[in-house]
Amino acid sequence: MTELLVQALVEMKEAEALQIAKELLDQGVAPLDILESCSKAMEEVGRRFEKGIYFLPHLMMAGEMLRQISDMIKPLIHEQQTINQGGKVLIGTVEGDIHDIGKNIVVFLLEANGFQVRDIGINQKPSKFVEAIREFQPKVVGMSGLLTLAFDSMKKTVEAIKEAGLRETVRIVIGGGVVTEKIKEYSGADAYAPDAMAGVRLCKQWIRGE
Ligand code: B12
Repeated sequence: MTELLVQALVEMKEAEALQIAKELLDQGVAPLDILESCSKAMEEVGRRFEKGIYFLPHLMMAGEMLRQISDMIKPLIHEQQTINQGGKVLIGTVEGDIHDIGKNIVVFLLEANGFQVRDIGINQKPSKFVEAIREFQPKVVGMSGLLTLAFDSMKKTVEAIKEAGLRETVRIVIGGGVVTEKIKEYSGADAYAPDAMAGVRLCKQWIRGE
């Protein structure tokens, strides 16, 4: 059944994809497993885009389907919420990049795990991250980026945080599509998280002081 979801998403069958996602949830399939299928489908959509089989409207449609499935799943994750004080996490998509579906998943998983999250949104300049750190005083800063050009934006943001004298006050985690361990080294961040749950686990460790 999750295979059918991947297929419907890849083939841009919006109504069918939403229906299957709903049925899977009704059957008790874990929300995170559904998200994993969505990520798998997005990889194929991305591949078709690269090959010139799909175009921008397809990416937009894929984004829209994903947003609707995320909205469907969100309340279910909140239902499992544990009331504990996780700590403060600031998050945003770096300059030049407007992808935010993955970031939004990270936000709601963090909130579901009791973290106080400030989401500064998409296409955020390094100075905006610095400003928000001063104001919100988070323990963790998360940066999201799906474009190759986001690597430089991440690096510039880490540098700006350093120049502002705030680097020692925060731990920095990066994530999103093509980000890897190598980009962590390149950008000067403290960690890279391959998926949202890995990000949540890291935040928990850091806030516990590990
Ligand atoms: C949907 C989509 C769009 C939508 C985005 C809608 C939205 N609101 O986000 C729209 C149509 C707007 C779009 C636009 C573009 N896109 Co686009 N897009 C995609 C697509 C198909 C899916 C992205 C997605 O949502 N994936 C699903 C989510 C759940 O995955 P995720 O973001 O990786 O997040 C997970 C983890 O990485 C992690 N995570 C993410 N962020 C963070 C942050 C932290 C702190 C942590 C801990 C974890 C974490 O948690 C999530 C859940 O586990 C990808 C293909 C792909 N393979 O990803 C292309 C893709 C990212 N896009 C691409 C391109 C080229 C573009 C455009 C430049 C196209 C154009 N010609 O205009 C523009 C860019 C505009 C800009 N300036 O940003 C390329 C990027 C290539 C590159 N290497 O640079 C891709 C890879 C497609 C491809 N294969 O060519 N796109």
